[in-house]
Amino acid sequence: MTPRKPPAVPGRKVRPGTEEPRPDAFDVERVRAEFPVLGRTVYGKPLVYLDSAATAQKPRAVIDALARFYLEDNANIHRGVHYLSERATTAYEGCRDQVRAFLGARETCEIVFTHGTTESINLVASAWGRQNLGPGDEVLITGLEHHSNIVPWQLVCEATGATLKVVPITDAGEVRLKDFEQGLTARTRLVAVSHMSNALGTINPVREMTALAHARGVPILVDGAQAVAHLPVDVAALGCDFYAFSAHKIYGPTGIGVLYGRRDRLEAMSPYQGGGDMIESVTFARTTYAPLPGKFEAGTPNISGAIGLGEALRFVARIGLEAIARHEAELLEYATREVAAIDGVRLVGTAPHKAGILSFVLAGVHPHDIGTILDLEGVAIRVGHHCAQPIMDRFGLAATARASFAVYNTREDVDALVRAIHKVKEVFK
Ligand code: 7TS
Repeated sequence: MTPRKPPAVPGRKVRPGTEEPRPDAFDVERVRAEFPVLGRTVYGKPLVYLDSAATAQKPRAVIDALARFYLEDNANIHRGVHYLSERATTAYEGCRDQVRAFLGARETCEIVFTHGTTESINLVASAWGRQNLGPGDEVLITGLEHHSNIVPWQLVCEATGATLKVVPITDAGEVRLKDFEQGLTARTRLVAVSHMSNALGTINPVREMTALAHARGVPILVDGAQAVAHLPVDVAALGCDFYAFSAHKIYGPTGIGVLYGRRDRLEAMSPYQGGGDMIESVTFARTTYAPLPGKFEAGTPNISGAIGLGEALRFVARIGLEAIARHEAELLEYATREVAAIDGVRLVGTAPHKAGILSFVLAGVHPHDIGTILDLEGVAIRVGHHCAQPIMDRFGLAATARASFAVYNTREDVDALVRAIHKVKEVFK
């Protein structure tokens, strides 16, 4: 593909003969032109990147923002009185407010920067869990979780004597609300659920789950690692107590993520880590902590990462999550039809409400062999258990092949995937 000249408003088509953008139009080629890596080849073949659930590619605006920070403004934040430190602090805190707006949170102090979803969940498991869990208490998760939303709860349950309970999933890979409701008992102290499954693509009814949990006075954490890049999220409308995501899955850099926490919840929690920047005053006798969100951000944070995340959110806002969701839904529908039609393919995860992810197995071929042959065709997918081994166990599989879609993918990418799967079949005939 030859990248075209960047348009005035990337992602929007202009009607022939007018300068009026059509807000409903979405031009994937113009979006692709913003992602330098998509222009490269692998093994002499054009790259077909279908692994965005692992990490999304980055638009030039994000890459440039990172470089600009280090080229022009690099300094530590919150502690210097000098020009660069003030610029870096303003930029970092500005990104926090962008995240607040992106998530629909009420207050900027409810946004805590972390290393990513994994750290966000560990923060809550550790800081909230140690304070609030004891023997006989239950933490409720679902059978659809990534290891990041399982292991931190196992650790805190082990430390406190609480029990981890799991809501089962159906053959389609869904959590039924009535099963979820049954999982809530008088002993449930916290619910932790994924908004969207990374292994199957299923979208959980988190708003209804929140209402059910809250009706029993139980707080809920939502793992939004996959969801944020694919559907509009509004934490105030969801009503959840905590929401976690990673920048790198929404076109931002690695090493930075977010924990949204309702102010009263965060205020009641003790710090997760101690160190610089999270204190108000320190003596050897006693330390008092900084107000939110500083209390949870010990040490020098990922300053450039926050700035990159801010730029990524601007990129997403420019196109609009509704338009992104529409484009990806069409693509998923096409891919589902085309891949399911291949003799020997079985789709894993067939919930009616899903996004961006197509997991499958091919009769007689190990997923790792699928991945290797696809790779030689330039098609990048993920194979394995996807850090969700209990889901694989549920379906009696060790692994699946997983194609995942993002704003820059096309029907041609799907066609390349299908051609490459046929190649696998030829090799294993
Ligand atoms: N939760 C879900 C639902 C995820 O998909 C992931 C990462 C995480 C938590 C952890 O996010 P991190 O940024 O802290 O690592 N999922 C994947 C994946 O599907 N392939 O690679 C990483």
